[in-house]
Amino acid sequence: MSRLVVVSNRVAPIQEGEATAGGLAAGVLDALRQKGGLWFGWSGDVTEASAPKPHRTVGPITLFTIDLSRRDYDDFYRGFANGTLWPALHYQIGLGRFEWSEFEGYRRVNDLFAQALAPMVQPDDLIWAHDYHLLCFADSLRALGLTNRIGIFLHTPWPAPGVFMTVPSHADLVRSMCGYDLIGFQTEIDRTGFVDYLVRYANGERLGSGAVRVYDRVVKTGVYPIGVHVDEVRAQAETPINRRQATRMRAFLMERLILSVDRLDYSKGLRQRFAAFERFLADFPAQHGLVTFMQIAPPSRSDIETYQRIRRELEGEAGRINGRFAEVDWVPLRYLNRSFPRNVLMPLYAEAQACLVTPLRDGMNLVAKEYVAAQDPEDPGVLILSEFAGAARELDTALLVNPYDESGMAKAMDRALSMPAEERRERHQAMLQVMRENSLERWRDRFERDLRGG
Ligand code: ADQ
Repeated sequence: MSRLVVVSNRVAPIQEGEATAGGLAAGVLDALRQKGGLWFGWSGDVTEASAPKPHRTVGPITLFTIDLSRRDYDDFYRGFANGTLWPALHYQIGLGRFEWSEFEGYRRVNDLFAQALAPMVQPDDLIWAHDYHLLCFADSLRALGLTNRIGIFLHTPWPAPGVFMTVPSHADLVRSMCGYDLIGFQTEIDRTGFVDYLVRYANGERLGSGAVRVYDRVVKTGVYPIGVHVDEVRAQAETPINRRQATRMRAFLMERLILSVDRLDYSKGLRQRFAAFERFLADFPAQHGLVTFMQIAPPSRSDIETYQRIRRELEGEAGRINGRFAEVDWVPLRYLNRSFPRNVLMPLYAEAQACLVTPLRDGMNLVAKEYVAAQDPEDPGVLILSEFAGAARELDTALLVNPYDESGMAKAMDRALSMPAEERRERHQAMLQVMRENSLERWRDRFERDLRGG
């Protein structure tokens, strides 16, 4: 069988025997560990010149990374990928900016990736690219003469055409994307947004089964909701040593714990969530002294201004809300601005009576799925989930909320904390069943099969 070549902006820092990480890394690592293969991407280092690093092998996996120059990093990573594309893909067009020079930098880095990888590619290799950093990458490989099967999976949402077209280089981007043979999305809504664009604005013709004839090629599109290793998450939550640690932490908290875990990103709806928790405290005084809301949110992309701003805002809000409601023996909101390892997070999920996952938009949101997987099926907690997270398409027995509706979210918190055990079990069981069907293995196998399939 042909070799798998995975390409992503970052290559996970994997070691032999290391516990599985979240999301992308967990999914592709399994495949690479089983069959061997190559994983290529940016090293994470910014150096004098964009240049390859020596290869490294971990078991059957070859890791190959390149450094980026300061100019490439600024134009590609800070600029077009995270300053323009990320906000547009998450419907946050007011937070985006656009410079043609940064778009050129994005293309330049996609070309650079292609030039570095091409000499290592064998004719029957299957090339699987990930995410919004690499929309032009297949086109760059094609320009070098590669005819391999090349696919991309988008971990982010894909917006409606009217939103995507606010990015001035939308036509160039979509034309480049059509260099891929297969484009995978998290949900049908995302796939429809992309295909609608092809049909309405690029003269695309629907051929059935997700295929579209466009720009003299046939591009296949599909829906592949990413999942989690359900049993592994539960086992991590249950390991006695992890459990003891969680119970010790729990002793410092109030009777009821509402938990949120996110990267610190404006798309995750943290500001609106803090406001909703404040509304909950104002509207449900009977809960005072009984509940702790813990928000874990380590900074990400902290050299980008919009990210610095949201961090400052949240720090201010956390202090203000506690100042307004705290008692000498009760601090309602705990805001932890750092990351925690999975052996701490998973048992903490299991301890929490409710998990608030309320992004303004999210491709999938694996925290929601991890929370469900970590629960004791006999006494599960309640997931409060934004209807704008990809996960809401599958986890429709969660308490679904609109993240822009403060009072609706406040009511959902109160309802979650007082939900009878029978109802909690029914909702949890239904979610668990869907998650077992749409497992991480299935996500990976279906994408690989469709990419091979032609
Ligand atoms: P992210 O935006 O990073 O991922 P998410 O899916 O919620 O969002 O999290 C990915 C992983 O990071 C999870 O396994 C989670 O446990 C871990 N994580 C998140 N916050 C953490 C914290 N504070 N401390 C420690 N670990 C934390 C992108 C897309 C999502 C999509 C994933 C996978 O934005 O929509 O679900 O890719 O496709």
